[in-house]
Amino acid sequence: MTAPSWRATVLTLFPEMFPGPLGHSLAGRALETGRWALEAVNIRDFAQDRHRTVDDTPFGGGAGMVLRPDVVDAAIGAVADAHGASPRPLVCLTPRGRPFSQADARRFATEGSGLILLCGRYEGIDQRVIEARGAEEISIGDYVLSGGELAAMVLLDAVVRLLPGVMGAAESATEESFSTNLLEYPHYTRPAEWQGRRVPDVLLSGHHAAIAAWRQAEAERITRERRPDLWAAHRSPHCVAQAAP
Ligand code: 6GU
Repeated sequence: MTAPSWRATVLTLFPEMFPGPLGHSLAGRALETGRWALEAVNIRDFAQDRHRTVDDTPFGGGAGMVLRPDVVDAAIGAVADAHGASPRPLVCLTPRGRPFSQADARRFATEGSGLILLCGRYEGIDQRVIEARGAEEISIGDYVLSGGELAAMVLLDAVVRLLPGVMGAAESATEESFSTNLLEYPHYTRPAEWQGRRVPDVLLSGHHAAIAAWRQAEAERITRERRPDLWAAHRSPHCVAQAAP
């Protein structure tokens, strides 16, 4: 087996959290079959003193601790690819970042040879090292996690399933959903009646055009009700992919 062509390196104070959920299911199977590689590196290994200090109090005062730029820079330097290799983008997971999207997932899956992910803890990371290393700051949503590790796992799951050979045909269909800015229509399987609830008749009709039209209408209704923001994007001229799922 050849070396994986897509590699993720996670810089974290909690390397034992990895692979965690990424060792299971689709991403875990892809790890085992060498479609990608994952390495977790302990930022503390790059502390410069005998107490292995990684953080300090914020200039200007305030609560919490901030990761030191020299320690974080040394960790990044140690994992950055050798000169000549195609450099991997550096992503810093932080609630202050730009919101992560399916378009980002597709870009990370197709454009580079992997990612270096920097997980913040405490109140944050000294801004100078983020600037100096040109890190892209990304958030996974409008809520606060206690660290970037779970966010890194979420991001990696979304990217890895898009790598060549990872998804089967069954999973591929669902990706359309966020590319067309429509939520998925509802799904049903046997039994046709369960606890007095019947599956919509059209799905039992065998009439493929009617089924496609019903699914499209349901996708639109659910998107309008739950996500007016996505609905607006779907209807805007920028949304080119409006074909039925
Ligand atoms: Cl990337 N990190 C943390 N700590 N909290 C978050 C987040 C990231 N995205 C949303 N909340």
